[in-house]
Amino acid sequence: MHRRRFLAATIGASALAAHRLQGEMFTPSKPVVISTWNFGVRANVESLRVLREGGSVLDAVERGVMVIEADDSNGSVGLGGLPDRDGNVTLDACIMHGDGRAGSVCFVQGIKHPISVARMVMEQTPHVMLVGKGAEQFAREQGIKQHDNKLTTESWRAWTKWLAEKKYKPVINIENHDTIGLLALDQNATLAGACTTSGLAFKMHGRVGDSPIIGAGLFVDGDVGGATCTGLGEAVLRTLASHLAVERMRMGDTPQQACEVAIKRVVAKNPAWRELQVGILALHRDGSHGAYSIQPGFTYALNDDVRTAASFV
Ligand code: SD4
Repeated sequence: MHRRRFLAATIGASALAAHRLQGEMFTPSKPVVISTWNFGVRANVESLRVLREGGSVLDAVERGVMVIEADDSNGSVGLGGLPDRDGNVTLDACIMHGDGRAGSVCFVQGIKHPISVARMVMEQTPHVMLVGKGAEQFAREQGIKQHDNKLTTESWRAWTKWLAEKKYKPVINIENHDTIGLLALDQNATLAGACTTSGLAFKMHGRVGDSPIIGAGLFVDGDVGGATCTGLGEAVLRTLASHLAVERMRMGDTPQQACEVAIKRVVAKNPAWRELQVGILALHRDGSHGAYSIQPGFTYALNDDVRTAASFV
């Protein structure tokens, strides 16, 4: 028994040593920030600025996605997002550090920066997720202003048009994805990620997608890397695609291979895959990245550069 325990400890120690060695070899000299869609460039530039000025990797991911949350013209992130069927904008967000800490809020209304509340959940409560009224109460207790949940003119127009037709299609138009998922790696190879969205337009009241779910919309493990998804949340929830991609990297896949495995799993588990879009990004702790989607047209921002991901179709 003792001998077995001794052997296990020895194997564990040498695996750890090898891992550390690998980590040291891979320490990137420059920060890397990657995020979903073209507008990710604006978020990345802010994240890089925060890192350059000595901010933490958590500050970097939070401040980066806040740029997009604050943009009222964005129809799928922040208070400018399109509402649910009943005309309410409901927001989901999560944040995760490579050391395993995570925070999330779901189904919150009237909060300009749900990502900041998610971070407060992570740092100031014993919990990982707060939902709805409880999350809003917590935010107010932290001094966050809760706004009236009023629609922007654009969102109101889109909602009234939708009401006239009342066609509920739980399928996201592949040209119209806006959730921001962002992964950052700092100079010391410390990783973090953030993801924030108003979710699927004209969803049922109370619906929560993948974006605030740790392992679905976002997963980060500092020993390996991080991944984040955008697209139809239901398809991602069925496969926990971000967690899958990180675990594949742990097994030795490159980030690109990991993204392809994750998207192929989404395709395999969602018979209607031809009608929906899911895109995924992965960032390895060595600074390399991968990107893949079901349908063509998924763009992402790598630092200040816009790229188009390879796709399954
Ligand atoms: C959701 N995944 O709520 C989000 C929506 C999205 O690009 O990513 N849109 O299902």
